[in-house]
Amino acid sequence: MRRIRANAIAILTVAWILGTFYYLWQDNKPHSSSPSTASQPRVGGSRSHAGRLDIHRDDSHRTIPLIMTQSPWAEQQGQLIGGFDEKAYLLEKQLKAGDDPYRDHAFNLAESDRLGSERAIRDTRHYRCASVNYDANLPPTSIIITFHNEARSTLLRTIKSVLMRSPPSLIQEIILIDDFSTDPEDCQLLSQIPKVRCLRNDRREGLIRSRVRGAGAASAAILTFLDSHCEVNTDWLQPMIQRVKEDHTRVVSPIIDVISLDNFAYLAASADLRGGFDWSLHFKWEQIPIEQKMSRNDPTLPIRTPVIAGGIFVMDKSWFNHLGQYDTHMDIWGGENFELSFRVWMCGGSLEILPCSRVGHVFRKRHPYDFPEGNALTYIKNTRRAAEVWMDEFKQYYYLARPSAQGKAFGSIADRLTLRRKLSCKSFRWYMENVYPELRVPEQDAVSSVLRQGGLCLETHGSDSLGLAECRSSGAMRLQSQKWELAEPLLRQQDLCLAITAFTAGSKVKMEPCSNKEPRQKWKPKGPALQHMVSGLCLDSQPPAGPPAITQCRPQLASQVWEPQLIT
Ligand code: LR7
Ligand code: MN
Repeated sequence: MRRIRANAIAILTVAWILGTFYYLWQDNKPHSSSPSTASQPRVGGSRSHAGRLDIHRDDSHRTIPLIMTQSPWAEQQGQLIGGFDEKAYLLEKQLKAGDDPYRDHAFNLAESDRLGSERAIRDTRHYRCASVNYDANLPPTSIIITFHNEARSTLLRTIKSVLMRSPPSLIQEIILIDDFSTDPEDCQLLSQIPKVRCLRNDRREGLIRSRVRGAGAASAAILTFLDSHCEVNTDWLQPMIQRVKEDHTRVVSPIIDVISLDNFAYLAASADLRGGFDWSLHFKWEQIPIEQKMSRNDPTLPIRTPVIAGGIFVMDKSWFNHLGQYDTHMDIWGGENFELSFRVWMCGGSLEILPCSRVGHVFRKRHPYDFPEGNALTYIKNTRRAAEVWMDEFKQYYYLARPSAQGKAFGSIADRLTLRRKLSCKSFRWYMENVYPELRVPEQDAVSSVLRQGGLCLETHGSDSLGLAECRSSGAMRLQSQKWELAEPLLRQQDLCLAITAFTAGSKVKMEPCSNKEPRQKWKPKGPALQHMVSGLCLDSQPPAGPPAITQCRPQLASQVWEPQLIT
């Protein structure tokens, strides 16, 4: 009996050892050729315009333990950097004793410097990714990295990780765009590394125009964008190029792992997340919808995503150009990821996250650089442009969620609207219904709001007369007669709705029982004004004393400005 047990233990032990060897061998073996993609746990962060970030991490998934990434190309390292004197490059910018290591970059520079330019990181993919095959003849890509005053050690590690962990034949070039950093040598010296090119802006442009410049200089047919503080992981590139090669309208991104801003530990992100946002156009990682999750029996398959985080993605160059690159009137940082995401979906493409591709990124809690126009104003300008061009009538929810955006300058959007027309893009309603039905529309539970004009609010007197009166501010004190439900196209108070009395300019407005089909009750926002949809006329308070009426739309008139202010 005891013998049998001892034998069983011995057999199990041998099987376990063999299994482990097989597992490790699987991971180390170079892969070549064929298709789809992968899924795997992933990291996420969401940030506000101030750059705050909440990170969701998931280490519980099955990944390959112990093994650190060593690619088959890593041995050629010497050749990879050519005559570039790495030591001298890094030494020249050493942190001085007593300096705050977080000051210049909002991450621990001492720790980044200490790590050196090549380090092994854990292969964080799902173990099944290691056996996915990709085409042997994938096309090469131009890597585009824009930066403004990036730390030398993080920038160099980004570049070297690309050279070490990508099949050399897939890297056509690495284009650095130095967005007017203080020291031009940060970039210039790096161009001694084979394949690395350096373009310097002669003034600060921001990441959006810088990327457009990089894309313009790229010689490969596929573009790969990276932030300047990344580390790419094992076989990160093949899954993305494969998907884009199969269908050039796909825009794909990896799972973005977290590199700790304190100790630079490389942490696996959850593989069950996709990009989402709220109505203030605040990016967030969110769980993929439960039905999709249940039907995912292959963790290596792509995840459809309503938006991408923005910094790390692969896109066909002619598709990038065809779709209008980026909105180059956006400044410095922020909002371009929404604009690109809406545009890609609405104009015939798709966005996906490929779980078998993993790239680490140093997520920060603040911006380490200045915004010439201020952080908040820049974010508002950029997101306003995205909302005004792409969100149709749904932009009202953006303004509701971000009332401070009203009236802020955002420049002309004429050429972006022309682009949208020229490309015959679908409506934002289509996007909501087909791409992001999980984004709840406030009108479904009717947003309660006051309609403010200066210090006055639109209110009802009895059932059929309306006027302006001083706004009642606090919740309990709020007059029911000033509380409107914005349930587009209706403007309701309980069962009554705002209606015009006739379709001609100068006609008064009144309250009457609501009916979705009644054309006299249909309104929509027109900038800060409220437009009656059928007559095309706008609600006007007609100062000084006249009762509200509809007049020719002139949203610049103070008497036509109705600022919604959410009541919670
Ligand atoms: O004026 C500037 N010029 C630049 O060249 C400002 C920034 N930059 C560079 C900068 O050096 C960096 O390489 O642009 C890149 C992005 O700037 P970050 O790292 O400060 O941005 P982020 O990582 O905080 O922000 C995310 O959202 C941005 C919105 O505009 C961009 O799309 C970033 O690329 C994007 N980063 C990612 O998606 C990585 C994953 C993070 C998340 C979520
Ligand atoms: Mn970044």
